[in-house]
Amino acid sequence: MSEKEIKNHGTEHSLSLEEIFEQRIARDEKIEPKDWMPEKYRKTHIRQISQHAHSEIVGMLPEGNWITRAPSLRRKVALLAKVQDEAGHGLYLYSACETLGISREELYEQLHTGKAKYSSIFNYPTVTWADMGAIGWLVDGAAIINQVPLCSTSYGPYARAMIRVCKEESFHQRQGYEIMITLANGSPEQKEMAQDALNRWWWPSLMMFGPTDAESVHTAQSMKWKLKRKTNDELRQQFIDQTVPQAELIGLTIPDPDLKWNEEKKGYDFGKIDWDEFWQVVKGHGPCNKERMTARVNAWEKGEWVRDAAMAYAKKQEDKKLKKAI
Ligand code: FAQ
Repeated sequence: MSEKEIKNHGTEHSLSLEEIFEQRIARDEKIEPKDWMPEKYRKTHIRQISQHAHSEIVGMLPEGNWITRAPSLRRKVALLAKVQDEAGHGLYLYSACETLGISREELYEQLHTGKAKYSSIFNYPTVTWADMGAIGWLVDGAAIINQVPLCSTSYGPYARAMIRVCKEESFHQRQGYEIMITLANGSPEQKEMAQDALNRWWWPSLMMFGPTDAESVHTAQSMKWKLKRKTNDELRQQFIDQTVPQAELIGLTIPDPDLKWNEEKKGYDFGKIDWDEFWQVVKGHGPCNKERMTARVNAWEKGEWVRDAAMAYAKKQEDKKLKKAI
């Protein structure tokens, strides 16, 4: 009996690889690196997982900017741990992506040449300490809402990476919200700083979820493959409904005059998102795109000697082992 027939519970007619794959997806089975998968499934996953990895790594930059200026040792330790976690998330995600048959070098090259995208949100500047609060609260809050459904995504290595990432994001979100609580309960200047950060980060955070479902080119196929479990608009709505009461609780105002509870849909109606701004940022014309990319390319080039030294050392150790074995 062929492998195909065995997987088809021993029935006579053999299914095509594509049909077996679709059935596995329908049964909510995880697809693993060595399993057969359609080429488009593989490519779509490389696209999304690598963009996600790049976002984590580029996402270290806006906050890294504040580590030396954190207002207390406690804040510095927490921020440092958070930024280190982001490096870790990037590494799990690059590793998950490599299981699809692409090398780390190719992935970096795609980022450095602008071929691969990373999240629009990291192209905005961090101008005050309150931005550390707003990023943790809003950006990590949005990331959690986007990533919890990804814990049950169909590709095994991505799903497993997401489980750990989500646990850590939860600490990040609380870290940020706690900064906002402290500022909102502080002096009038501190409260104003918190409100100003919310004003600047609110709309870009909503854009993180991607274009509307009507404009999203990948959602329909990604939902069929169970790569995405919820659409961009569903996740955005969930984020708004969760975050508005959190702002109210600490006396901050969401900068949207059209925000209104809609009893019928049991969710908030909200104002128009500036999609022109979103696409400008995605295409590389946001306030910090150039700065972010320069920082990443410099880090890659300046780190070359470290990578070379590590490789030379590993080779030396390997040669020693071989000599001993002979
Ligand atoms: N920015 O058809 P769709 C984090 C692109 S991690 C830039 O809707 P899809 C943790 C999209 O790639 C944040 N580009 O695409 C942290 C596509 O272009 P392509 C990252 C965007 O894939 C916190 C085109 O537009 N999270 O924050 C954006 O179905 C704090 C059409 O869009 C993930 O990557 C955008 N916002 O849905 C770290 C999560 N939105 O590829 C540090 C995983 C869309 O054809 C500090 N990814 N585009 O050239 C996803 O869930 C999805 O990929 C979406 C986009 C929802 C981002």
